[in-house]
Amino acid sequence: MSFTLPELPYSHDALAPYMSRETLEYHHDKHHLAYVNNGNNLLKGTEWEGQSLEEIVKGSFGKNAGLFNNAGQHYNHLHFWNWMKPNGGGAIPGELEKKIVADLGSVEKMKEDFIQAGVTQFGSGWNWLAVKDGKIVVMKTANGESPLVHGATPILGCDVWEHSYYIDYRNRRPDYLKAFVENLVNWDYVAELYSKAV
Ligand code: MN3
Repeated sequence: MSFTLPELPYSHDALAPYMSRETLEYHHDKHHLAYVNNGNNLLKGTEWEGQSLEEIVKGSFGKNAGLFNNAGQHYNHLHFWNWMKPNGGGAIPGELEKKIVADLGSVEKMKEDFIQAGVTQFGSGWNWLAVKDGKIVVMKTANGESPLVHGATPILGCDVWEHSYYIDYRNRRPDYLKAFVENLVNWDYVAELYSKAV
């Protein structure tokens, strides 16, 4: 397979004021496109040509840094656009909410820990909710890594590379993370990934 840039599932204006048109024009139209184009070039002639994206990400980790970085970021961003929606945040579907309470204490604690993971990710990376050994856990990873290459299945991730928030929030990463959790998360998509992960 080769990588292709998906359309955003909403207009570039749809997430304002929490994520602006300008941010999405740079982040989706330029940054994600670069991962797609570089990934396609670096995939050519490798042993992973013809495999699924998840297989490419897992297979190239630790073996082919250039391909991994771009394929990993393509995988992360494919989901990232769907992890957000206009008027997001709000109620978490019942079964997922129960599991969050059971594994992480409460919805409030989950949000706190998720935000804290993003705040404390040093440099570029992502913070996550993932399913590991049947439990929902909070994780953080550097650069293009994800829970996929650490034995877990991601169900929610927030991009804390500066290109994701610097136009709208400058250096205020905690404010960006809070807005992501309270106003942008598409919990229906998180629940869909959760149901496939267990
Ligand atoms: Mn990004």
